[in-house]
Amino acid sequence: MALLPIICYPDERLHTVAKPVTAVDARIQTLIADMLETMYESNGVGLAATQVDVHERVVVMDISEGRDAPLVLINPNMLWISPEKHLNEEGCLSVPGIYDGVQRHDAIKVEALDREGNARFIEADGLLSVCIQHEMDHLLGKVFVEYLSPLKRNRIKTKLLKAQREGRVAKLV
Ligand code: K1U
Ligand code: ZN
Repeated sequence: MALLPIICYPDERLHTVAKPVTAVDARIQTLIADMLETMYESNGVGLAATQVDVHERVVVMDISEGRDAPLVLINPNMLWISPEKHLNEEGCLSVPGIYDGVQRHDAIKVEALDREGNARFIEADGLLSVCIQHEMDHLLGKVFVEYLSPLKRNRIKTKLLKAQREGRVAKLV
């Protein structure tokens, strides 16, 4: 397994739209293992392939207390969203040190393939629902700061660019 470098906002590559996975083969299995290792090492609860500069529809998550219940979604497809929405505090491994409120649907239903390529149906609420919506946004090239006001977003951009210049946040080339 390997740790993968995570792209930091405002890198343009975070706005790439991911393509569907065409085969759940050894290359995808290795990508999943590496993404899980990277997510656990970074203390995240989720990671989308977009964030490690792979533009295919793969997401890994683990919202368990014990960090021992990995969930893998390949080619996730949203089937249902609840009409009710709530403001949730979000963070992002690609936007280090920034947390802010985003309105998300309370509950969702999603279909996807698991890491073995088997079809799965997931009903989610709470943190899992928020996390799946956040990660599926990544696959569409959308970062959570795009839900914030232009003023806040510009402040975040300036702060992270300064942190990258000063070497406090990794800058990938
Ligand atoms: O996509 C990512 O960068 C991972 C992100 C997932 C996420 C967490 C919380 C709300 C929405 C999306 C993170 O893991 S952020 C860091 C984190 O561990 C965390 C933050 C807030 C609540 C719980 C965990
Ligand atoms: Zn994120």
